[in-house]
Amino acid sequence: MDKATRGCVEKPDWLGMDPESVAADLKRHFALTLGRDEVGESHHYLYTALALTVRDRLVERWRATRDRYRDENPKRIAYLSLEFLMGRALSNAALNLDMEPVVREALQQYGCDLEALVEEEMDAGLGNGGLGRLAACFLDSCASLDLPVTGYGLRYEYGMFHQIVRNGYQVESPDNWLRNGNPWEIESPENTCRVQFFGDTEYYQDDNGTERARWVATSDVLAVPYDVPVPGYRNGTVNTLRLWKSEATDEFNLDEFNAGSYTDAVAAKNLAEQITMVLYPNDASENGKALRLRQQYFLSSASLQDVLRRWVRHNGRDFSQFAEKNGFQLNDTHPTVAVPELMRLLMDEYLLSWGQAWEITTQTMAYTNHTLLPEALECWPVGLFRELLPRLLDIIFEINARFLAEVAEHYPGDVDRQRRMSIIQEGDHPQVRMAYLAIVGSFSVNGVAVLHTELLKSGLFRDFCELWPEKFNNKTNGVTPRRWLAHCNPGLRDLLSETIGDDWVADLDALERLKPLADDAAFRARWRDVKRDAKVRLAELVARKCDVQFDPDMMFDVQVKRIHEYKRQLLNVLHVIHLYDRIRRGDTEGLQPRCVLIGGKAAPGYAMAKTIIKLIGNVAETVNRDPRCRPWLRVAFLPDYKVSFMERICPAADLSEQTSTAGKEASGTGNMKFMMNGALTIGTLDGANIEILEAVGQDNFFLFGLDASEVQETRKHYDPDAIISGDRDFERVMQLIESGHFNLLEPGIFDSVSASIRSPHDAWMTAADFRSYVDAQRRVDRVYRDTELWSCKSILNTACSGRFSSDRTIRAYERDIWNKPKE
Ligand code: 26W
Repeated sequence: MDKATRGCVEKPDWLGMDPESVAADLKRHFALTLGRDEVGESHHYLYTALALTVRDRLVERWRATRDRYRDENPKRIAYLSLEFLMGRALSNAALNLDMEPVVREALQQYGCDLEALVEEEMDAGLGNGGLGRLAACFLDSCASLDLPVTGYGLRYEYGMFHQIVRNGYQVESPDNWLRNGNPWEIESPENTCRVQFFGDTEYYQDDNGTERARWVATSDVLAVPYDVPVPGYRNGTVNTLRLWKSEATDEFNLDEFNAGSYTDAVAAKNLAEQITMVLYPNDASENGKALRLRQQYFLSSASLQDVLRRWVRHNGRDFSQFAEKNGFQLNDTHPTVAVPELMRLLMDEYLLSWGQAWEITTQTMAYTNHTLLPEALECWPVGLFRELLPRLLDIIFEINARFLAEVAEHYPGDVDRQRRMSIIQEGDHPQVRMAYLAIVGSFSVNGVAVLHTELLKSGLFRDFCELWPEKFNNKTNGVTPRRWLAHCNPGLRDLLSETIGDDWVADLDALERLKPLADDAAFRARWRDVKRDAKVRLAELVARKCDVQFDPDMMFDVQVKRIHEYKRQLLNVLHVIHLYDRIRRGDTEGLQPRCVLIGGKAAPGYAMAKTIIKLIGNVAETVNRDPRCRPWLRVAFLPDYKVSFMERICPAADLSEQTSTAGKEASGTGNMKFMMNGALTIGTLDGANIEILEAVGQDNFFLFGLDASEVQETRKHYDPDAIISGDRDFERVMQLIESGHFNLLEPGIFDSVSASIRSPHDAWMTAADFRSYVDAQRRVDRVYRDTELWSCKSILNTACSGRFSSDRTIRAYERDIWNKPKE
């Protein structure tokens, strides 16, 4: 059966997709599965009943997909990631199964609309930001393209913390997302694995007299899988996201118990269950905690065991075809311990030789890098490895010894190169460089945007690229058009489908057909109506969460992402202060009324990022209570930014802020979501911004700032004080900050901010781009003034966004990495 028909044909004995069948199942789940009589004030039970009704239909297709993959026996890919930022599942499943109209009809008798029920669902926030959300978009694309890709991750009891803003300061509160149950997971205890920790390596001779190693006297933890269905878009495919939960083994307590030490026994149980308790909320700096390494190994080992177990079930201990039928994609270095773990399993458990195991490992592992920031590069102390994973350290040392011999052979006598490239960084505190381990153990290494990959090749991984140029490749990120257009922007979805047909949902390049419509005045008017409706909906959210009134007739200028100095939310704040200063001086010539929205979480230990949040809040407060500003400028900081908020935000944005210091943002993916939904970008030549600019053209993008090489060059003679004193506008802005104008009775709170802007060592070079940014914002105002011109550019942004579909990205992974032709 071909792909197009499979999605439409229902098996005769499958659950009905008609309103009556759905309504009957909804009623049954409500009354019998959940035991409820009436719909109370809370919609929780009705939501759960609906989720179960939809899930039943997913499960049928899930089993059929499993059977089909078993029969077709294709090459399978395991996507290993410490993060999957899935967001909500119900609305996505309803869209992908084409159940939305039917569900609406079935709900009528309950006097409750689908939108209200959807809001009952907690976001699955098992990720920090870009990297985790990318993994979620990739799973959607893999299922939609019918590719046998399984996501492997951790079932954190607590996901990304909730951000509460108290007196302008971020306060973290735990995300107990499983509190009310999770209808989207199915526990699979029969697939439990055992993961070893601590202990020692023991060497022995097997029956054939071969030297072998085994890992003994370990403390073991159980890995119990919970499976989450991942539906493809209307193709009948349902893939799997398998999340591991850590549990104590049962025998742990026997010794201690008999020794009468009940409490020690229970403490051991706690230690095991800690592993998947909480997601680490750092998105760019490594914190070196032992528990984090335990999480990484726990995920890697359980997932590899799972894949190997299935292999052995079907093929016995013959691994000759294993590499042709399996691949592992490492989402950054976080699961890189999978490299030595696969070696260990193949050698110690399945008795392969080093050579056979290494061949398999290096033909199956592929590594994606997501950041150039040096503080984010993972290094684990050798001592920690030795204690926690002694057998793995042996293997890492052996990999390194053989690798360095190869380097020595290529570059005889170049000892400095050997030192530079060593997986083990020598010194007083020797460390394992995880990125180098990932490169050596993989056949493919990719960056996530063209510039990022070029910078990897010429900078961070230069020596490796020189040795193995063929390993390196680029895969520019993308986002799924299902969630980020069809689902989140129903107004635009309907307008698009009515005018260019609906095949764009599975083939985003079809948006090109919009181009001629940019010149159609009637279409532009409809385009504006759609945008305005979305702005009204966002204004409601902002009013509710921030108590700030956004006027949908003003420009919506939006920056939502993690708060980090390199992303330069500060530049945005400086511009807001500059506008405030102009308004107070009566200099409103050419100014366009704006609502500025900023949102994002700071890592709990990142003091400067937290101060920036406070500054945004205080500037917002000062601006919003000044009556002179009201017609021109309103500012809000949106607390607890998350996936479901972005679904409300990106359809409503007029202007997308992408202000990172050139060379620092690997790709960015929010930039793509905004573009798809018709926002214009004001951005630097960084990450995927460069490709967005190229796709949409200079006239439809507000470019500013130094490029990556100018940033490097300027560093040598960077003098922010001189820049500030040479720019009247900048001077006035700094004067307002430094005079305490925004302190609101807390003296000195922003001293660190002004000091960092003024520092010649400011790594992010905020001052260097101030003038260029403010000028670009003036160009924004000039274009926005011309409503028709703006609409035209907005339409062209959507029309040119086709290449930022994650379907395009996944096709490229499939072609160049997972199905890489053998030379
Ligand atoms: C070890 C702590 C840690 C945790 C997360 C270090 C680094 C990370 C990630 C690399 C942070 C991240 O999310 N990176 C983002 O990945 C996106 C998807 O490729 C890119 O679009 C963003 O530019 C990049 O910052």
